[in-house]
Amino acid sequence: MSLDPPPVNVERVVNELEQLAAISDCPEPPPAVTRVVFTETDLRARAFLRGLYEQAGLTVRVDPIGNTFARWEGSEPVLPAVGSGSHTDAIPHSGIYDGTVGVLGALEAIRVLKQAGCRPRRSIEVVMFTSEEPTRFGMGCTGSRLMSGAITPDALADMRDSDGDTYDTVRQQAGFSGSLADVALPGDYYHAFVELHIEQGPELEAASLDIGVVTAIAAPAAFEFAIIGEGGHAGAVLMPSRRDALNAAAEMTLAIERLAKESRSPDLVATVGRLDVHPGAVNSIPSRVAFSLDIRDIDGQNRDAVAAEIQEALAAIADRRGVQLESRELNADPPAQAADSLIAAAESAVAVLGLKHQRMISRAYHDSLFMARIAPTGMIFIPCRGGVSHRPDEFSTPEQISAGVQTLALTLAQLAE
Ligand code: HGY
Ligand code: MN
Ligand code: MN
Ligand code: MN
Repeated sequence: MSLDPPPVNVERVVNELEQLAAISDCPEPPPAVTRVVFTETDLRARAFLRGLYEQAGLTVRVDPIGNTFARWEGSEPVLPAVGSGSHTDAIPHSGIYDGTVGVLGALEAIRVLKQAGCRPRRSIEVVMFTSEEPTRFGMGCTGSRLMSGAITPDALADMRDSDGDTYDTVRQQAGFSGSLADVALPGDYYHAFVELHIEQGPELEAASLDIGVVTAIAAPAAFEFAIIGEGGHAGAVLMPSRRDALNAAAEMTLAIERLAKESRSPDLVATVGRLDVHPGAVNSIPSRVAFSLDIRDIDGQNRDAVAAEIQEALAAIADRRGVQLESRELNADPPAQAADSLIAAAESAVAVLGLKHQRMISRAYHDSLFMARIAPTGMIFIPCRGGVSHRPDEFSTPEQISAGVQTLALTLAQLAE
């Protein structure tokens, strides 16, 4: 398929990214964004996107958990389709590019292919995954996990949001009904899947490269810990008899940091991102503390080995301090490898466009981590300023976005021809 570099209307893409960014619950104005799954804001964002899909002449399907598929029918619609997309939910106080570049970039790729007169045999679908971020229920990628069969619906049964509402209650209140068993896609639904995303790391910018072609996606695991100590009056309880849950937690988070730093693998990362103190009163000794652990490595075995060391270290700290420790694994996923065919398609697109690229791993996880279980999958990265992400100052230039969309468009054209 010889296709000249398609003329991306990057002003249109940037304008749509900015309109989407304005649909936010963040107390700060854009570029700070908060958009949590199944909130009113999430639903407004979905309606905005649906309008864009329909303007582009795509047919839209929404599954029982809210995964959305906007389809450009190919000349042979019975063939397995090519999918491309990402997520539009945004963690609190984050930026405007994480995930959204992959959804709006896929839409723009289809628009430019249409404009260029491309007529793919295979249908191409823009996919917007529900709940890529773990914000509301603690587990990320629930939409793509269910779609790929990585989890079955019962895995959602004991998930609660901060109000104590179940996943099912919240999704139905948001207007998504039907059986969650119908979310799983058959193995031959997609011929290939490719996701455009900001790198969320510093490598491409530091090397002055335009594109990253992802070869593997790191393996994420998430745990919840609860420490039960003994509360009491901040003035009346003397130090030797205290069983202070917060001080135990403080020692534990430092042990986690130490064990991650001591790991044999430089790719091992561990983060305690959320910590809740009860009762949280100035003059009351913390009786209960809950905290999260996000731990990842490209090497799944090393991740699990360090996670086991952490569990042992925390148990020893709990014993010595006379507090109780409860630990719950939320998920521990294997890494994913990109398909050679996707790497080849993206690299040939880069060559046609005369762009500079490198092969690289993704340290962030993505819905592609799960799509790789049901289709040959790949990812295309664009640089982001300073490698910053999950912060309001996350930024990619229009030129970088345009190069990413052009690369995606040519990759899709090859996969769908
Ligand atoms: O945490 C991640 O890697 C993704 O941004 N949700
Ligand atoms: Mn993210
Ligand atoms: Mn993302
Ligand atoms: Mn709720």
